[in-house]
Amino acid sequence: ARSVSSNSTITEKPLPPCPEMPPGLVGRLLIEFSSPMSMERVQRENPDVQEGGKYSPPDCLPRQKVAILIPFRHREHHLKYWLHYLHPILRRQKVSYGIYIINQFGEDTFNRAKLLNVGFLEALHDDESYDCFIFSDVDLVPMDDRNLYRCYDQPRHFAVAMDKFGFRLPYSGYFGGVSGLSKTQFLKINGFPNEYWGWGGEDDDIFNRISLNGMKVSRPDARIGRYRMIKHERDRHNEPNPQRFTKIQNTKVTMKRDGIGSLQYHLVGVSSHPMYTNVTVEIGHPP
Ligand code: BGN
Repeated sequence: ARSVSSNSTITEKPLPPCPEMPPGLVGRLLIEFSSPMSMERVQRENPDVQEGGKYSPPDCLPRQKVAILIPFRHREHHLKYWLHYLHPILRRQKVSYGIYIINQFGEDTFNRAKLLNVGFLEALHDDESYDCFIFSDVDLVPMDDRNLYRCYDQPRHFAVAMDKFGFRLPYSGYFGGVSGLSKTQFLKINGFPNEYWGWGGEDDDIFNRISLNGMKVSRPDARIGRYRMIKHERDRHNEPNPQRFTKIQNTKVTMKRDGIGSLQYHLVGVSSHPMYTNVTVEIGHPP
């Protein structure tokens, strides 16, 4: 915000802090995935988003700086819808944010939680001032902009009422889909497990880490935490992990040695696109 003082010199006026509850929210949203979407349209409709998918409200100073991390492989079609819906929502929510796509290189078994650990470190490498991390699947779009994408006093679970689960929590310890931890909360649990290859269980392990470290999951009301999931075929190279049942029994032991402190990976490339930052990474394969 510029202001012209009496002697005509232009000075930067400090922005006021953003209000706790953003005034421009609209509530329930119509979300659909049938009309075709293009990245050109997303760009055209979001001219205020900066290179790399970065944005800060022009009229107030947010209390947090949020990195949004999306584990990814071969889901370009979903990404267009996600960006189309989320950029305007985050703008209305007055979030200062950057979008990071964490793209697993190669065709080895997918590892969602390890990709998210990589995203945490790479976002901080890009901008050390991030203090809040939101972990979102690429196929989940919130149906209400009152579901605020920020960090809370306790680790947050956002995707509490997904259409595919009949708009209810599938079980009380569910922590999948979209979640958020402050930098401090994330480091307290030694980040996420690196050893869950394939589908399932990694979110339950994260839930266990949170509980075992004396924290409690916070959630929005189910009337507000509603989500649409983009329908898709089961991915290749992400078969259900048969070890997941036994692994989630052992979090208390494994979380000490397996996490952000033991993460190893090879960065293939980081590139800035108009609507997001792409981080391509080699994370290895199951033992
Ligand atoms: C659970 C999965 C979660 C998944 C939810 C919802 C496991 C561990 C063994 C019980 N957990 O059953 O990872 O997010 O379903 O689909 O498979």
